[in-house]
Amino acid sequence: MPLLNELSTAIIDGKKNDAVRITQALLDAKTDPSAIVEQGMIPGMAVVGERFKNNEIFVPEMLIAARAMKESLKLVEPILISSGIKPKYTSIIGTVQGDLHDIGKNLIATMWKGAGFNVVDLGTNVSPEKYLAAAREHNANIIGLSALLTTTMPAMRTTVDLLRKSDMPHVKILIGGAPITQAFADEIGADGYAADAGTAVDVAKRLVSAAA
Ligand code: B1M
Repeated sequence: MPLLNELSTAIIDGKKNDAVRITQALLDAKTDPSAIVEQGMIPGMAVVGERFKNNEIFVPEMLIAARAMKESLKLVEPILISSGIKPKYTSIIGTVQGDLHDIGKNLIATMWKGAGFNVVDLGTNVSPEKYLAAAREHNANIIGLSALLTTTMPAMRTTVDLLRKSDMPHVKILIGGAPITQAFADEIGADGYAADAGTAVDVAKRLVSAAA
């Protein structure tokens, strides 16, 4: 669909106003909001990542692209969430200690809300102790850890270790993020791994309903 390609291009170029305008046009044309995210926004950010890796662009350009995506996402979020289901399960989500990337994490939070979860979002750079305190405070069913940097993957292990040794060893833990794999999830003892936001909904539902 040409408009989805135009949305990718606007995000790649960091043209926030264009990205927001095109997103609105797609919504007005009744495009499936998940397709807007998965076929318009995410491919754009993938190109941005490739260009950064190849030293074709630098952090400021990456930030400008991220802002274009975030502002566009704000238009789609209410529609993704509007399921009207009363939350049955409580989830905690955050990006692990040392990591400031939050676009993917925000997307999972939105999708979880859309799937009827109560979502407590701890933000970025979340210490293991903060996850545990939130899990206790909200009596969480599931905790989601996001990491985008290989250097912050060890913080996932530390968080899983702390939770398992705590008074909440049975809380379900789902991990994800660009460098994360199923093998890493198995290695650190997480209950689940998801490669993308859609899968994160399916896996979270499976984990909490199996524990109920
Ligand atoms: Co940074 N960055 N960044 N960055 N950045 C990456 C991750 C990188 C891969 C770019 C590259 O080199 N190609 C690279 C990491 C390399 C590595 O570790 N191997 C990198 C780097 C190096 C850095 C800095 C160190 C750069 C520097 O300062 N020299 C720095 C680190 C800062 C820090 O965190 N301490 C940095 C900074 C930034 C910005 C601030 C400029 C900005 C972030 C803005 C923000 O988030 N508010 C930024 C961005 C935008 C990116 C890229 C380009 C895009 C990330 C993104 O938002 N993608 C990224 C390259 C890339 O990934 N292609 C890159 C879109 C988002 C929807 O996808 O987050 O992958 P993603 O989420 C997906 C899945 O991963 C999954 O589902 C989501 C939806 O499908 N998922 C989960 C994510 N979390 C999940 C949790 C789950 C389940 C699934 O369960 C709970």
